[in-house]
Amino acid sequence: MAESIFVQVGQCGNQIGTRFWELALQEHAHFNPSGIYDDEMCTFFRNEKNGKPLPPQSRINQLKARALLVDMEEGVIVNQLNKNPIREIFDTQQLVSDVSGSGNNWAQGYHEYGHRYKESILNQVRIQAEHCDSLQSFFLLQSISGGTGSGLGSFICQTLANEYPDVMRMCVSVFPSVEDVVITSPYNSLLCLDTLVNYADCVFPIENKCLLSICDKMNSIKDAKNTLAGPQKKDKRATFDDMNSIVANLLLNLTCSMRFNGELNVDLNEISSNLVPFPKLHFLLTSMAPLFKPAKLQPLRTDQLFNDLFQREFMLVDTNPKAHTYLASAVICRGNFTLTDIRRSIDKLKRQLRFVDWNQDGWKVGHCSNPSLLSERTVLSISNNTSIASTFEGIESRFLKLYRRKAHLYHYLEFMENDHFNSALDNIQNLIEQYKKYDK
Ligand SMILES: Nc1nc2c(ncn2[C@@H]2O[C@H](COP(=O)(O)OP(=O)(O)O)[C@@H](O)[C@H]2O)c(=O)[nH]1
Ligand SMILES: [Mg+2]
Repeated sequence: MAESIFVQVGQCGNQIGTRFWELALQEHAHFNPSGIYDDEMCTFFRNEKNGKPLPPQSRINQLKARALLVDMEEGVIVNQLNKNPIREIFDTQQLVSDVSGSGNNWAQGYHEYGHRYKESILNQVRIQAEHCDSLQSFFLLQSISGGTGSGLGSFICQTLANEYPDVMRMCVSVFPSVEDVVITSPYNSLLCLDTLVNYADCVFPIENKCLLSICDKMNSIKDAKNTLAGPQKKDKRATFDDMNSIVANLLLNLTCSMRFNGELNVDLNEISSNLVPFPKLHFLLTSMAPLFKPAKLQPLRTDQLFNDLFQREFMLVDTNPKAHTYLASAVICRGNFTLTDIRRSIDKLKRQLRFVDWNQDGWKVGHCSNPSLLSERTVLSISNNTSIASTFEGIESRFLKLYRRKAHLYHYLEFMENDHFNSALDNIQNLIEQYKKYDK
């Protein structure tokens, strides 16, 4: 079994991580009532006794997450985590923290904390990597608009690329909305994006705006029993915890083929090799269906699930892929599906979607028979679509608005050269052009 190491950075990265580990434990407990440390669990967890690793098929003694938790403030990974029972799946050495934070400044996160913590972070990654038989990927969880997840997260992504070139870097990155409360968010986002273009293998952008609207929708539906955002809460505003549950579910669905056997396994290698036709065009749109488990109704039919999956309101990034070009697409089904049903649904959908000339049949299909805990049958879509260029254009234009006035620039120039802004801007403009070139 291939293993993954999670590196969660900053407030957002760590809060998403906490939710992910809670749900991952629940999912494995559900499929493994025997209390044996099975192959499936090896992907994310190790099993140990008095600090010594126990082999697969041993009785579960103490599970530890294959993870590194990094934050430059103490709020999330020291204060909050200590109150959470999940704390026991992390050794204290797996936590790297400071006290004063990165002040929503990418440059401080990257340059000051990057260099200060490089050795301790790499040392912990090495320890985690040594516990693995066949380390396949790093999952980097971060927000790109603050200082720590964005700046230190960039530093970590680049460092992992240099130190572990053969291990994939999959980044789950929360992108800012237009009305982000962080004033310097356009600088942080553009600088982080620049690093992700150069050093990530796949990026799964997530917009909080989309998470919020899914949460609101869930709370307004009558009789939704169990939702992607957790249990339904009537008339309450969505919290980060609800929003993060959606991202945690995304991660569980994305990795189901790595963890469970299935007749049509699509693992992370295949996602990257099938969905990324050019190295830098590795930003993948995602959506999931159903969003909730109806209390009384029958589960949805396959073609209905597939149809929902490609609706704009199911997407985790607010773009309009149906009006643009698909470079490639993958669908991963969990639960009870027949291949004939899946094929038929894809054929139906195909007529509504535009694929690039040279990849008209660019569909990858995965099937894992272990369902998600949310519903007997769920589908996840992962697409490389040129509509993502509009998201980058939004970041570019908000960046230029600040940069032309040199607003807040001096905070950055304390840590970095001005030229870095120009080269990052060039890189993003180039990325936008490349995506647009295929948008025909
Ligand atoms: N989805 C989600 N977004 C978050 C969470 N915490 C912060 N954010 C968003 O992340 C951005 C700021 O990043 P944050 O993680 O606080 O900064 P950092 O600690 O310096 O990395 C803002 O746009 C917040 O709205 C979270 O738990 N979940
Ligand atoms: Mg912070």
